[in-house]
Amino acid sequence: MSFSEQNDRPAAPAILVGVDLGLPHFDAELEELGLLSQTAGLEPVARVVCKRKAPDAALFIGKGKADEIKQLADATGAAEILFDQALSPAQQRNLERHLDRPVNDRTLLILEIFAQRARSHEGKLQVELARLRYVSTRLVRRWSHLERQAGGAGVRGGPGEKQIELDRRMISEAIKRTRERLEKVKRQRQTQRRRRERQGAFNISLVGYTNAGKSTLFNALVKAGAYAADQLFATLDTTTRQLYLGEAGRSVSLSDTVGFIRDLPHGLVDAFQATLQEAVDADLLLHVVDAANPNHPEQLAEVQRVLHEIGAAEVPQVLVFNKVDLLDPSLRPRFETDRFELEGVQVPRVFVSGRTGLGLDALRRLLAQEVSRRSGPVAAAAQADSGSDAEGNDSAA
Ligand SMILES: Nc1nc2c(ncn2[C@@H]2O[C@H](COP(=O)(O)OP(=O)(O)OP(=O)(O)O)[C@@H](O)[C@H]2O)c(=O)[nH]1
Ligand SMILES: [Mg+2]
Repeated sequence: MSFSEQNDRPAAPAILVGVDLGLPHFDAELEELGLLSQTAGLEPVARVVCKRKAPDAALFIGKGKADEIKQLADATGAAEILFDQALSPAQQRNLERHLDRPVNDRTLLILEIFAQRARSHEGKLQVELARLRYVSTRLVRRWSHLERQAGGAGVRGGPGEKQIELDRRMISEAIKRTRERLEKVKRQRQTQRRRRERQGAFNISLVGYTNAGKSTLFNALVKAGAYAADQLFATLDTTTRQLYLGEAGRSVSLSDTVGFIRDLPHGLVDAFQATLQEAVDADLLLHVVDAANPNHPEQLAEVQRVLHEIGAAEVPQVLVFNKVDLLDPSLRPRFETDRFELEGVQVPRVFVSGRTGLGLDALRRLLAQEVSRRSGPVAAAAQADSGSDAEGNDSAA
């Protein structure tokens, strides 16, 4: 799999491996890993699940299991093996030798998807920083991309371990350079935000698990053309548009942004600080939940966890249970809105379908109420003349 040319080639066959270590989040169907691998341009051809008390230090799985996977890989022509659990650098290396093909884990897969998806200058810098950090913890076997243009190539190949010291220095220099460039972008973003604040804008941010339907909802609310797709991490860059709320007699700024996922690589959370800051600084969060996904309670909890981690746990929320059109009619809610207890706080909840438009009027009414309740008359007056000035951050240079 390559970072940049994935669309030009047929999907490479891959085997998915999940190791049940008795942890609560174990996904026996490897469904999310399958979606991640498809998003990254791979085609899952087989799934292997096994149980262990603890990971094997050298191979993560037992040798017998590894032999079994090797046979399966040879039989199916799999080009790559993907683990749902995080591998240590040594385990990854040993497995690659044993299985005779690239072995990757969920973290790297997420990094690769982010690298493929990043479009804006800021997004690319953030991904590059996260990837450099990942590479710097991995004994630097794969670093040749550093010589090429930032944001371009994969982390495969490389001239060997003699160069480790040199590699280390190159990586830490590259990290430093990337961070400086990101700082500059951050300052520009702050200036934009301060301008919105001066205009008395009320800022609403869409947050939620990846694929929950944030961009679809964003488009339905503001009639914009944000990219929505049945892929994980379709959106990486923040887009902001004005949304007029008739009931409140004013407009607000609505931002669509990156989705969250279980075990989001830590380096990514760090690197995406500037993008995630949008949520921290919001006056209100629209927390979008895919109500049709059987795992939505875990996904909601994961989003809450990330919100705590980035310091956005105190921002008031409205819960939007989306995709109700997919629910069995007998399971559809009988009310448009109710209250939901979230970490001991009663928050308003609304049931919608971003696709069919069901419940969107109720959502607009609810937003108008929240905005009127949470913003003073001064802000509302200052807002009156800001009209429909649209602001996209897609091309921050
Ligand atoms: N049936 C149905 N599908 C929906 C609804 N809302 C979104 N979808 C679909 O769900 C998929 C994901 O939608 P997006 O809007 O891209 O989701 P997102 O939360 O922005 O995802 P990321 O940007 O990847 O984090 C797309 O295939 C949408 O068409 C809905 O209300 N009903
Ligand atoms: Mg999106």
